[in-house]
Amino acid sequence: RFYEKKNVAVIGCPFNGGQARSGVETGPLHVLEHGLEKQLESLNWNITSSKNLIFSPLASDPDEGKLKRPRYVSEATRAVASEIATAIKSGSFPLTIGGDHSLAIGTVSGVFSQFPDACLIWIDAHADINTPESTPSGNIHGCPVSFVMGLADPCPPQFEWVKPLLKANKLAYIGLRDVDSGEREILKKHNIAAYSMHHVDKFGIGKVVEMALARVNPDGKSPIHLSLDIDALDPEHAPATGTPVRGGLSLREACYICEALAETGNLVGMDIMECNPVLGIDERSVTSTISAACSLVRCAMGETLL
Ligand code: 4U7
Ligand code: MN
Ligand code: MN
Ligand code: MN
Repeated sequence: RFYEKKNVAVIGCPFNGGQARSGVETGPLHVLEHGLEKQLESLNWNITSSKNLIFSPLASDPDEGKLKRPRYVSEATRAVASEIATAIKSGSFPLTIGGDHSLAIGTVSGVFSQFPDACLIWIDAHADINTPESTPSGNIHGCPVSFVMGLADPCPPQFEWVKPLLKANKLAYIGLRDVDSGEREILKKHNIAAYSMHHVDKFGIGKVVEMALARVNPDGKSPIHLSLDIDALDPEHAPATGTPVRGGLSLREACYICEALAETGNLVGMDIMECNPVLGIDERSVTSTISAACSLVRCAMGETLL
């Protein structure tokens, strides 16, 4: 397989610069305080490193066109990419805990630098494929996929270090239900495998995962990176997040996706993003969001295979 041992590098990323709501930077701490590392150890993973990266916003970071905080996001994601590449080189599975989803510029860059033929499974209510021109908000957490595909043309100067490592035929989405019109055009133009909640209802989650994998990994040999935005879940299960959208995945459907990916034996990295404990309306809604995030990680890391 892709790693010799069950070694995992846990990379906490308390970063919020890709969007406007504060609190998402406290996600990693909450997830770790929930006991995720002990849970992974009980699944026979060795935690080879456990880091909390430090990010500090810049004193001056003017907009680049519509993009907000471009320098801060660029620096942070560049550091994440290098952290991930290092983890993989040392033989550890990188598990990144966000923080907002702009971090995936770094996680995908890092993973694809080491596994150039990898595919990317993106579980999210949103497609996060806006370009610097199409973004309605200027928030870079809505843009990471376009950056790692090299769709930004011209590339904003701050992000020139990002290589276009992801090809359209190596990307599949599951859980979409809030896609901007510019994003729809991009998905269509590049014939990207995009399974929305409509498809989940129509075919069932088992079939959807099978179809998604058949599109991006037809021979079953490619390494797989999983980027999971907690807002893919229905807000009933994960209310404490910045951009909740009703009508999402049940906790079981999301767990099923993670289990099916674990079952392939090809997962080489995972992100769990966008938990914002500050946005929970009460203790219970925070706990349900964080415990859902931990469940999804455990499922992806083999809990239900034991
Ligand atoms: B998340 C949005 F316009 N598409 O670009 C945008 F609806 O990482 C939302 O998936 C992006 O949470 C959501 O700002 C980013 C908006
Ligand atoms: Mn989202
Ligand atoms: Mn997202
Ligand atoms: Mn969100």
